[in-house]
Formats: sequence, C-alpha cells, structure tokens
Amino acid sequence: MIAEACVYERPVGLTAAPTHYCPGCTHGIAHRLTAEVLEELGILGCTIGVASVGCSVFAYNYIACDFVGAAHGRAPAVATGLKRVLPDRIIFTYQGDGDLASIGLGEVLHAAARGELITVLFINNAIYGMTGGQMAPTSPAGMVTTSSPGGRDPQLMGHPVRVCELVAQMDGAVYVARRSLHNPAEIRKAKKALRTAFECQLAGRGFALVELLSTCPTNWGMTPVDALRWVEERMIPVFPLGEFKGGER
Ligand SMILES: Cc1ncc(C[n+]2csc(CCOP(=O)(O)OP(=O)(O)O)c2C)c(N)n1
Ligand code: SF4
Repeated sequence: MIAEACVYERPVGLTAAPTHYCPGCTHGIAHRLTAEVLEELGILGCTIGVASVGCSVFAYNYIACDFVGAAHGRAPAVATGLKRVLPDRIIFTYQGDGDLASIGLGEVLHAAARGELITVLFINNAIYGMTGGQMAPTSPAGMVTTSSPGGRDPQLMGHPVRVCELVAQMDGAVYVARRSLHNPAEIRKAKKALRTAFECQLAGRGFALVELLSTCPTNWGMTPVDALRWVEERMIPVFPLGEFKGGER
C-alpha cells in the first residue's frame, strides 16, 4: 500500500513531451509542482503562462496550459497586459534569475509596485544556465562561473541581488516567499507556496512571487547530488528561506 502511494504518475497538467533539461536539473521539479497546483486548483483550462528567456524558454511544451513567449526580462510586462485584457484568466510568469534579476529586475519591481494581479515564479539557480554558465545577479560571492573564473569578487563584480527582499518592500506585493527544491521536505513547502501564490490571484488579492532555489549541475560542474548539497550549503545562507509577505489583504 505504501509502495503504491509512492509511485508517481504524470499529472494531467504536464504534457507527455520529454523535457530537454539536463539530468539533475530541478527546473523539471518546478514544472511538475506548477502543473500539480494548476490541476488541483482546477484552473489549467483558464491559465496563461508567460515563458521567458533561459533554459525554461520551452516551458510551453511541458505545462499543459496556454502560453505566450516574452523577450528577455519582459515577462511581467507581458503578463500585465494579458491580465488587464483578460481579467478572467490566471496569468503567471516563469523566469530564471538571469531573466528576472538582470534585465528584468525593473519590470518585476514595477509590476509588484503596481500590484498587478499576476503570479511570478522565479527559478533561482545562481547562474545563466542556457547561455553557458555566466555569472548571474544571484551568483553568491566566490562562485566560479565562465565569466568569473576566479570566483565572484564582490569588490569588482558587486554583491548578489536578493529578489524576495526587494519585492517584499513593494506595497503592491501581497505574497512573497522563497523556497528550495533540494530535498523532499522543501519540495512540499515549495508546492504549498505555489498554491498560496495562485490562490492570491484567484481571490483577487494582488501580486504574488515565489522564488525557488534550483540547481544547474551542468554549469556548476557538479553531479546532481553534489548540486543539491551546494544549494543547501552555499545558496540558502545567502538566500534565506521563508515567507517575506503572507498573502493577506
Ligand atoms: C532578448 C534576449 N536577450 C538575451 C538573450 C540571451 N540569453 C538567453 S538565455 C540567457 C540567460 C538565462 O539565464 P537564466 O534566466 O538564469 O535561466 P536558466 O537558463 O539558468 O534557467 C540569456 C542572457 C536572449 N535569448 N534574448
Ligand atoms: S543548463 Fe543548467 S538550468 Fe539549463 S537545463 Fe541544464 S542544468 Fe538545467
């Protein structure tokens, strides 16, 4: 009985397309959680996702709802337009740290400040995955990347940007949480945060953002298991987990 309960099946919210992600990449877990939450809330048929630039650019092939593609960093602006034109749809963006925290930082901050009724899913793997592993705004100090081969030196390259802490300051943001995908207990908490974020939109409460700490074993140059350990040991101290804003309004 217990064994049966542990056998996973593909949620209706995921298409049958095999994903292109590298072994050990937790983008796949984030997709699965998103699909499960949309399915469980009964909103797959009225949801439009906004795919961004990065490894998750093909999210529209995997999550079984409507999708629009946005240029680098512009997903919150595209989502704003969609929600205003189609207020009865549930709109979410799915963005990496390169997309959201570099060129797109202004977009997401202003969408939060305006209190747009959208949900932002922010996958933070501390690196530009798709373009070959360059330093991202979220790369921790000392992190070795293709553009910081000696390790990120904050004196020269600046300090990592903490997106949740920035967004939570915006009066228009009602729910802001950072969770991690590095172990099953955290994955369960991540799913709960995603559900709360979508419920905020369903209830008309306002802008919600969930950051998920994620892995990029390929560009970190690690095994999948070591990558999960690296999230716990090197990312969580820089990006503490928790709810920065509770979703009330
Ligand atoms: C308009 C535009 N500008 C720049 C790029 C180049 N580009 C593609 S992916 C990427 C970085 C993606 O990194 P991230 O958002 O962290 O996502 P990941 O691949 O790590 O999931 C960049 C700069 C692009 N494809 N389109
Ligand atoms: S390059 Fe990194 S982020 Fe992209 S699919 Fe591979 S492991 Fe995932």
